[in-house]
Formats: sequence, structure tokens, C-alpha cells
Amino acid sequence: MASMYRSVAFGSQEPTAAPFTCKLTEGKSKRLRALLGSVKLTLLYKASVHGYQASAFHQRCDRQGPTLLVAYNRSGYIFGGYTSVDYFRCGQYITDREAFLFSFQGKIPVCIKINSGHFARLDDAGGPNFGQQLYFCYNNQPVVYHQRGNAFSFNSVTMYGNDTQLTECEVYKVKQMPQTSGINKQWRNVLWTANRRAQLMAFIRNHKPLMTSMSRVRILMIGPVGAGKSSFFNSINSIFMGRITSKAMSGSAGTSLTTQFRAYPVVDHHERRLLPFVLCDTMGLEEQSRAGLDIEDISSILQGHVPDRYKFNPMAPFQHKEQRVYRPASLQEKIHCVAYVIDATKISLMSSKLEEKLASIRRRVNMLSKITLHYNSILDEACPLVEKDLQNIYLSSYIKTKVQEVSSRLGVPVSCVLPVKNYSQELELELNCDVLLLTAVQQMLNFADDYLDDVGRVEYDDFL
Ligand SMILES: Nc1nc2c(ncn2[C@@H]2O[C@H](COP(=O)(O)OP(=O)(O)OP(=O)(O)O)[C@@H](O)[C@H]2O)c(=O)[nH]1
Ligand SMILES: [Mg+2]
Repeated sequence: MASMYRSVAFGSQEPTAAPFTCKLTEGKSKRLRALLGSVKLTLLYKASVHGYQASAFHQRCDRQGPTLLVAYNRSGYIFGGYTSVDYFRCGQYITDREAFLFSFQGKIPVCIKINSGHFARLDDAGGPNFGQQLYFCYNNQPVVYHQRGNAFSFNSVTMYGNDTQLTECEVYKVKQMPQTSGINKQWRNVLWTANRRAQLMAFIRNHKPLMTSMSRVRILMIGPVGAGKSSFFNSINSIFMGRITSKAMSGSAGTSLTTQFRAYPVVDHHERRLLPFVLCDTMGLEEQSRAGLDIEDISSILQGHVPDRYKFNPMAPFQHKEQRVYRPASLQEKIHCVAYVIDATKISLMSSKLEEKLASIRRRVNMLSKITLHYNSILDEACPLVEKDLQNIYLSSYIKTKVQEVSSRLGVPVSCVLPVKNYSQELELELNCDVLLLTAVQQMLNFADDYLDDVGRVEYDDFL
């Protein structure tokens, strides 16, 4: 039977003489390395061999540069953290903007970035700690200890199932490797130039919906609470206004901040005219029934019955016949493209109930032959490499796995999953953000045309 342990060094070209083996599998190591770029991991410390005492940890891990800690608990959780700053036992708080925590949710390590970078660690003679919130080998015992703090925002239930008993704790030295073409091959071609942005803007400005009777296509955004639907509209509006705007209310709350159906036309400030699409914003989806956007409401929106500013009521879905003016909606009023907005940092944590709700929405949407498009928003927080430079988005194998995960969990082709980063904290527009956002709009317009082409054919066939 094959050993459950693997070799000591991962990502290395040369074999390493190993006095002890590591518990981290090659698959998991690969996914963790994807968070860090082109790196090699070398096992420095293994608690079950060297002991859980802080002195044993420091003896092997001090002055080793960036390190990755991987812990295992009795309940099978694999979690830990990364720090880019050496352990020194200097007795001071360490600032480390690159530090992060992670926890494997299935095959994927969900990454929790440090909030500001301050108080990333207390570099004392004790065991390894992150933000003085998460202590490993606490009190020289095989135990993890969590206390409140502000450096990282995480929940001990999701992070390690609240099971404090460790079965192993390993620390790896993280060494940057020269980039090799195999590891960092761009998996989608994007031109990150001002010229490309201008081209995309020109495409969108000059786009004419396939059906000449229509001036604008309607794009519906659906997704879980806080996924970035309203921010997507704000971002697109900002690009065409030439400055950051925040017309749609966005932010974080337990339930959806957007409570009304909004159909936002987008004005091209430069040419002072409306662009050929309307972005329709909805309330967020929640896993429970009678909470968040209702599937019946989605059907009514798709068919063009729901008016702008309609206030959603999760207890009582929209009733078309109760509206004062009852008439069939025209094709212009219907939805021509549906975009599912998914937050990349949450996809692995999405409950099966919410997944099922999305699947039934997709069945409804497909019945009405809509085209679907997915977003991984909040990508910057999902991957440290991308946070450093958005141009790494199609070099990051971590983002690639996220895109594949969205594709498999929602049952759509990978080519329909488009990663974007919304404007959320920026004060000024930024070229790389614009290129991703505009590419998404370009795809939406193409998908809307595919739908109109399909509808046109049905009408033509009926006529024959
Ligand atoms: N870092 C980052 N934050 C984002 C991004 N997109 C949205 N956010 C933040 O995520 C939070 C939720 O965004 P919203 O746009 O309000 O999400 P929503 O889907 O409209 O949420 P509800 O209307 O409440 O269902 C806000 O605090 C945004 O600033 C992104 O791409 N990156
Ligand atoms: Mg919203």
C-alpha cells in the first residue's frame, strides 16, 4: 500500500535528503503553493517528531524567512497560516501585509487575508501564533487556541470545526523559485493595455442588439447576498462616468442590502448618451425558503413583468395580476442575459441548500432559454498573488481552480466563468480592473445576442 506521507520538499527540481517525512500530500501542497506563486516548500519542523514545545519550534524555524504552518486536528481539518517575516523571538509585534490564514474546504484552501497587516504576530518565545488570535501548540501541547482579535476575520467553526486537539503541526520554509513556464503559463489571453480598454469601450458603445427593433438589452444579475451584484453595476457605471461612482447601495450586512428591483441604464459620459444595455440588480439569494430573492420573483423578472423599484417581499412573491396595468411584456422588457455573481472567497463554503437553489434557478432560466455568465468577484481577496497585481489573474493557478470550481458546482462551461474585480475601496479608476470588467460586459452583450438570435429563429419558424 502506498504511504500516506510524501517527500519533504515540494515544487523542487532536486530530490532532497530527508530525515523525516511530511504529512502534506502533493495535491494539497500544490494548492497551497498556488497561493504563493512559484515557490518550493521544505519541511522545517514536525511537532510529532520534534515535540510540541515552543523551544523545539524556534530551534528549527527561527531565521528561516517566510514560512507556512500546516496543522491537522482530530476532526480531519487541515488549516494554518503563512507569514512572510522571519521568526526571531524579538518580543515585538510584527507587521506583515502578506500574512494569511487558510483552511481546506474539500480540496480548496480558503484563504483569509490579514486585515491591515498590523499585529500579524507577536514574535515572542512562545509557539507560533497568528494575530495573537490563533495559537498553535499552545502551552507546549498539541492544542490550538483561539481568542478574539482584529488582525484576521475568521470563524473557528469554519476554520477547524472548533476541535482544538491537534494531531500534527508542520512548518515549511517557503522559498521563491525562478518562474518556470510550466507553472505560470497564462491560461487566458488578456491584453492589459490602454488600447485594449479603448477597444472594449468602443465595442460596447457601438454595439447594436441583434434585433433592430431593440435599443438596449437587459442583463439580470443574480447571486448570493453580498456577492458583488450592486458593486458590479457601480464599477461599470464608474468606468463610463470616468470616475468612481456608488449609485447603487453596496456593503455588508447579514441579509441583502438591495431590497428593490433596480433596472439601471448606464450613461456614457464621454458621448453623453445611453449605452446599449441595462443592468438589473436584485436582492441577494439566501439558502432558506422565504428569505432573500424568491425563485418566483426571478421568473417574473425574466418575463419582464417586474417594474423598476419594485420592493421585494420574500414572504409573498411578485403577483403579476395584482399590478394595475396588466399587459404582456414586450421582448424589449424581458431579460436577455442572466449573470450569476459569485464571490470567489465563498464558493467553497457555499452550502448545498444554496447550491440546490441556484440549480433550480438555472433550470428555470434554461427553460426560458437564457444564457448564463458567472463572475468570481472579490478576487483580489481570494488570492494574495492577484492582490499584489491584478495582471496575475490568469497566471494564478489558484484562480484557475476557483473558476473550475464555479464551473463544476454550478454546471456551466469554464469558458462562461469570468473573473472580475469590482471597485470597492479605490478612489480612482484602474486600467487592469477596467479591462476585466469591460471584457465581462462584452461577453454579456454577445450572450444577449445569442439569445436574441435564438428567439428570432423561433419567431421565424412560427411564421413559417
Ligand atoms: N475586495 C473586494 N470587495 C468587493 C468586491 N465586490 C464587492 N465587494 C464588497 O463586497 C461587499 C458586498 O458588495 P455588494 O455589491 O453590496 O454585494 P451585493 O451582491 O449587491 O449584496 P446584496 O445586495 O446585499 O445581496 C461590499 O462591501 C463591497 O464593497 C471586489 O471585487 N473586491
Ligand atoms: Mg446589492
